[in-house]
Amino acid sequence: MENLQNIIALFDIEGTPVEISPLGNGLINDTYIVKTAEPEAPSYVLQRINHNIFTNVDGLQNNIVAVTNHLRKKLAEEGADDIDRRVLTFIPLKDGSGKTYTCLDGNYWRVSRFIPDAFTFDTVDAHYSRMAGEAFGNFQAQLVDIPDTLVETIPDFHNMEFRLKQLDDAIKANAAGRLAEVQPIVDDLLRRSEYMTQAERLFRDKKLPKRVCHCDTKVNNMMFDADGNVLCVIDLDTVMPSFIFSDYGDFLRTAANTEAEDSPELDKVEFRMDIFKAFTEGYLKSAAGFLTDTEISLLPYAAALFPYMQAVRFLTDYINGDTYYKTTYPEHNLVRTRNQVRLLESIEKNMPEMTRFIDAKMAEIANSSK
Ligand code: GN1
Ligand code: MG
Repeated sequence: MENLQNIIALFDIEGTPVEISPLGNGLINDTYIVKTAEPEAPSYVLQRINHNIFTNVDGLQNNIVAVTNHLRKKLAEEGADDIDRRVLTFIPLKDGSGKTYTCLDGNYWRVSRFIPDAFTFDTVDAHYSRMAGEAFGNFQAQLVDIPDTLVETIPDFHNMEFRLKQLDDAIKANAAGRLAEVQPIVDDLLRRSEYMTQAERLFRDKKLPKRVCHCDTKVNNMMFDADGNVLCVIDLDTVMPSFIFSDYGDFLRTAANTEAEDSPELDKVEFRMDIFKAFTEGYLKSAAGFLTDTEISLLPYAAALFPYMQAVRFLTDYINGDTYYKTTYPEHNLVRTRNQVRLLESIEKNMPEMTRFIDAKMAEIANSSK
């Protein structure tokens, strides 16, 4: 194990590091909290970046610095207080290079300020969903005019055409001999492919923009203060240009499912319209001002797209013999696939009601600004 004290010593932090211990339970990066001796000096978060998944660490860290600098500028312009708790701060190296990461023995490390008195949650009620919606909408709104060009830290991450191509490749190879067993699910998914790839076609026709999105909008990627107010959005590794559907759809995929994504109890899987309504209301409050009519009219599509994309990704991995997602038993990816298909079916039933709800909210917003 690397000497963490030697690594933190390379960064331009305030105070003397005295204690370094593991923090949180992230699945991708390794995270530590660094406490300092002086009471007035902040604590820090030291992270090893998983460069097997994020192969372009330089591009990734440039994205994050551009985004956090822009958010800090916006907060300062608004006259916000407590800015250090409302946006992450990455610490440069002492070597004067200006870089915010270092590579030692093939491992990449970075340091940010620890945000004190802040909390995250794994499940949400309608109230937190509304706040999460507003916070993610706000995050996108503040980044609309970012001058930097960001890289895709995982190329084609949420590109549905690409995910279907991967499924097609898996079907052709049938590497694990599992195709016959899942053929009915393959057919069921493929009959929706035209509808589900519409975002890519609209993008090529210049009718749909890409914007800077978070692309991992699980609720536990948001920090709240002790009073339940949103402080900031964290886990910025996947921040990249994408359709706004990524943030809107992936939150609902995780938060509005009555069951966990790998629950085998398919009869209990349902899409929670109370979470949908609360999240959408919060999101439109902060995002309606910059969204185009096309983006707004496709929000129900976004809600369907993400369980669909996830079903395609899980099924692809099952057919390939479980090479991407961690599994704990042989049918795990198949169970996940069935769960996401069931969620998709529940969403499809609710789409007319979603459209009505969004139309009504937009009418309210238009009236209130008259
Ligand atoms: C992966 O490991 P986690 O939960 O952060 C995946 C997401 C999927 C999710 C499904 C880099 O995210 O895209 O939605 O699993 N992340 C990557 O649970 O592939
Ligand atoms: Mg993550």
